[in-house]
Amino acid sequence: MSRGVRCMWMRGGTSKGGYFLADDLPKERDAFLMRIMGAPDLRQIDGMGGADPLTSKVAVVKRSEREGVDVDYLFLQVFVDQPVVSDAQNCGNILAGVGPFAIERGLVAARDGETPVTIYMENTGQVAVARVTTPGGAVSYAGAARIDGVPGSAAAVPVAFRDTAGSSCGALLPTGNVVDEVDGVAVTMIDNGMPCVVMRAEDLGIVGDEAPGDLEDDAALRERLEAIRLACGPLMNLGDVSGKSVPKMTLVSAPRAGGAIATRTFIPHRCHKAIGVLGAVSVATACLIEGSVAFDLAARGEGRARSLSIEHPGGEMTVVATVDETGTVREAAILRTARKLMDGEVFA
Ligand code: NQM
Repeated sequence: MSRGVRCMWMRGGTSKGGYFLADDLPKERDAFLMRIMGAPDLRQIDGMGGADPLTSKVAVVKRSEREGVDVDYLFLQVFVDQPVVSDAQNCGNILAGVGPFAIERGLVAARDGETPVTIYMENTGQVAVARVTTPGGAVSYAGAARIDGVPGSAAAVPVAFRDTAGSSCGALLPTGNVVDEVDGVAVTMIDNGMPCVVMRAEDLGIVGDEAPGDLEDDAALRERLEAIRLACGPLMNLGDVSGKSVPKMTLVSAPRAGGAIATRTFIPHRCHKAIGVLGAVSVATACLIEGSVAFDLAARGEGRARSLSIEHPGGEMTVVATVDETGTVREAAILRTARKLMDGEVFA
């Protein structure tokens, strides 16, 4: 029998995956992760993955040696249907479990009440601060916070991001333009923590409130989006993106439920049941940039702290964006929850 490797399985926001201490992972890391997830296989029947990119995710965590930082977090996407383990993107949902995990593993000392955990995100070289509920100095997952896409309630994990512009593309607007035309479609290529191609839903011949499954069933739409994505990759300084999970493809339309904007996001081949955290931050930022494809559709609010409710297929995600005097987004905060599901050993 193979030897077990210590890991914790957690829900982080609307995603789910395995959380490992860096030192616990074997040298043949990628082969090991594919094996435990049961990838590549559309059903992931021989592993822990849930046959969806959102449940085939990994966090690798270690104590940080950086000044003012508690832990370093590397996100890995284990592709469901290809033998690929990619560090080419970050994940703000899985990030929500990193603080509780770090405290549970003794990397961060818990305070009585709430413990801030400062996390260096290795994928993009940026920092986030997550606040973990720790009554009596122990992590509590129970609470009254609700996030769309997850049933029930749990302890709140507010997460704040600073200076995420150009995380993977080198600049907020990697082409230097607010709008470009790619394959005959007006697009805003933007990266405020997640590289995203934002397009008007109507320009792709959809309404923008369709169910994710219906959009995935639309082969012509998927082909069109992939052609645009492959063309945008090099323009966004991401190179050849044929084997990468970025950029994300977000179709926007006017809000339906009193929010700022309605979204449907391909990540990049499956349609998200909600929206990614940093994806939502990037789309919210696009809403605030005059001339972007989202600007005229969006309800943007006023003042320095803008609360933008990003509508998605499972409800909404509120991004609180702090803008400076020039209207540039300097900080973004979102509310997530997380839950420990299993702590033990996983076998390859
Ligand atoms: O954008 C899905 C998710 C994500 C990523 C994806 C995420 C983010 O929902 O920060 O959270 O876009 O691949 O977990």
